[in-house]
Amino acid sequence: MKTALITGITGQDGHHLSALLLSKGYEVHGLVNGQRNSRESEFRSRFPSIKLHRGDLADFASLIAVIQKVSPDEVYNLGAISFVGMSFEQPELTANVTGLGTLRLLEAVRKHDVEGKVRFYQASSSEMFGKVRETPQTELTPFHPRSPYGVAKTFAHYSCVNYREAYGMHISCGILFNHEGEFRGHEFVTRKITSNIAQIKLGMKSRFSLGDLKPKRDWGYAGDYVEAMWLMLQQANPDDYVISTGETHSVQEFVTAAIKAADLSGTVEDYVEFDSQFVRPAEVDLLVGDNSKARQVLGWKPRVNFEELVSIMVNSDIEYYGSKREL
Ligand code: F7E
Repeated sequence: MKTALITGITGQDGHHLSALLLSKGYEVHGLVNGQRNSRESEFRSRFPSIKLHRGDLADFASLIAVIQKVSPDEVYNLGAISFVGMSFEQPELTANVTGLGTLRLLEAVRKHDVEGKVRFYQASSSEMFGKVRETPQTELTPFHPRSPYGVAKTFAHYSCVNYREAYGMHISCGILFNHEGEFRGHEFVTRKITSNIAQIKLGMKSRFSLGDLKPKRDWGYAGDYVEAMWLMLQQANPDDYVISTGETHSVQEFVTAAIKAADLSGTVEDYVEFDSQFVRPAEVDLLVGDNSKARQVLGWKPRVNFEELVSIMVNSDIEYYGSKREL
């Protein structure tokens, strides 16, 4: 039986990846930063067999301790300050957790894994492309991050490449484009839209606020994307892969699709008002990924398309808010 350690296990991808690894017979362990983690009790009741360990990417001693205790075959580094908007307000914290945290974890694995057997997955991000140099973006597109989050992820990404080249470690980076679903946090635009549209459908509210509706994103389903993470660690050789759908849609198009999925009448203007507090100091205007390498080498492809993704999220939120309304 293989043993996996997941940082950021209580987040969206942690939920999907935990379910996938358990279905494959793994013993799964997770790192949680204790006191501040509001999602821990929900996670524990959903996955009672998973062992959670106290620790923090900002605390090197706790990383050494958990790696020694668990002695994992595979490490999935999903932990991060992952909300781009917040990274502008707390850039140093973001650099420490998202950037340096990855370096600490790499170093903890390197110190422990003298035989070089551990396989390491790094959650790299399409935010590293930022002000894009070419479209669509590939593994070879230069990075130009536009947020403290993007800068921190770029540092983490190159730290992984450096440890792979310098020490021959089995480290793969998934350059994941936006991926969403029923476990997505409410601070991200897709969940904000689907939860508000669900409440409008149920007559609980009539309007909500968003920032810039023009940015375009390549939105896929998180359940599909965690399969790519696992596939990367099953390859003989480590490498970097773009994981995306190859389709791009604006925030405005996402709202339109959500209105349709909820079977509401009217247009975006009928439900959405503009609020400048959600506009970022620097924006990423357009992301769309070329996933050819992942298709060819990993045999991976996305299963859920844009309309299906929006439907999954809207229906899940209608069910959630419907049951809350009945209480
Ligand atoms: O914003 C615009 C916002 O916060 C998407 C993270 O998972 O994907 C995610 O980063 C777009 C941006 O995601 C609102 O300005 C308009 O252009 O959902 P988001 P993100 O910034 O693309 C990458 C790949 C990651 O790695 C990140 O960890 O939507 N937008 N109005 C808004 N965004 C939010 N959150 N709220 C608004 O009201």
